[in-house]
Amino acid sequence: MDKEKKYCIGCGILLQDENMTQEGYTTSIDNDICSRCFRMRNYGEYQIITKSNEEYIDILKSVNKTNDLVLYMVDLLNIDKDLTYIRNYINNKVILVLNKRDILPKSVKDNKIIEYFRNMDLDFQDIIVVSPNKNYNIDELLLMIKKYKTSKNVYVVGHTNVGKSTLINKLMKNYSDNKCELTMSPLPSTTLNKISIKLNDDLTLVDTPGLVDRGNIVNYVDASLLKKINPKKEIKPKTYQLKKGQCLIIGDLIRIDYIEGNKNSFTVFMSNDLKIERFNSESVDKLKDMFSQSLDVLFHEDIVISGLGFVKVVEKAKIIVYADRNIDIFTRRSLI
Ligand SMILES: Nc1nc2c(ncn2[C@@H]2O[C@H](COP(=O)(O)OP(=O)(O)OP(=O)(O)O)[C@@H](O)[C@H]2O)c(=O)[nH]1
Ligand SMILES: [Mg+2]
Repeated sequence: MDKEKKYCIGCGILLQDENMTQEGYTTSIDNDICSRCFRMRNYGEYQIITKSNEEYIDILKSVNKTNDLVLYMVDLLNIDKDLTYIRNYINNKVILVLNKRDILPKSVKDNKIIEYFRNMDLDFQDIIVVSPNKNYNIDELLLMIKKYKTSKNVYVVGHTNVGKSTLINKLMKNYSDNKCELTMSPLPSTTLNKISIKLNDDLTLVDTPGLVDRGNIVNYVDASLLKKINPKKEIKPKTYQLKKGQCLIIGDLIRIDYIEGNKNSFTVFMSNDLKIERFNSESVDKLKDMFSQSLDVLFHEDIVISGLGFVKVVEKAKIIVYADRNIDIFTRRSLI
């Protein structure tokens, strides 16, 4: 007789007790979570699994077959390069949920952030700024969900690491007696499968694995550096007045050389734990052996370093950025 199928309540993977080296292994099938989740939760030991993005797209396609409401989550420090991407796959009603509000400076108003996204003319039902870690705007989000939901089911989708599982855990903690312990971690691909969580008789939240962004720096650094990169507290932006011929070196990871332009202001929005140094470009060779790319920054644009944060530049500038060649680096209209 076939064994009954049982899935990990932390990450959604099919549990098995036969092969230690395979996904979903647990010492006994009587357990509710897999060994990987157990180790992440109890020892902070992370085992990285690289998910294929085809699975993410298949999940979006399956969501599209429903008429259900979707929460599309975005990390404010790492806003997806293309927010219209999910519209290639789903026609559902979508609320844009901007997460990790707590790490952007308090002086920036929510309205200004929301305005920025409204100006993009995206096809979303509504936009909200939240922080489950700080329990910020979670009541407001639940009201919004109630307003727009079309059935009992509400899907939570978005890139890996944006905080989907954290949000569902928070909603459950605040509004339900049902137990819910989705695994959360600072590493990519924590959730491995769809997981339905019943908040009450009228609302079931569906957690999903996130899209892996190959251009994100988290894929190329070790765990100790990851701790430094991931801001835990409100970011204190650091402003540098630069003249052409000067450069900034950030966390010994990124070098930005100011090549052409007038006296200019560069404000770094990244983890407070990263060391930032300013030099005359000619006097230092540090990081110059890294992959380089030249960028034309327009008036009031950000230089985005995927996974690390961004640098707001005020005036027009020609710059060269040195970094690992896999990291996605681009410009956009200033967020702040
Ligand atoms: N600063 C801050 N960090 C948050 C917040 N919400 C989630 N995080 C952090 O973001 C990281 C990723 O959280 P998860 O909930 O595992 O993200 P996910 O979207 O479920 O990721 P996948 O399952 O890999 O797709 C964790 O380190 C969380 O602590 C928040 O409100 N503020
Ligand atoms: Mg998750």
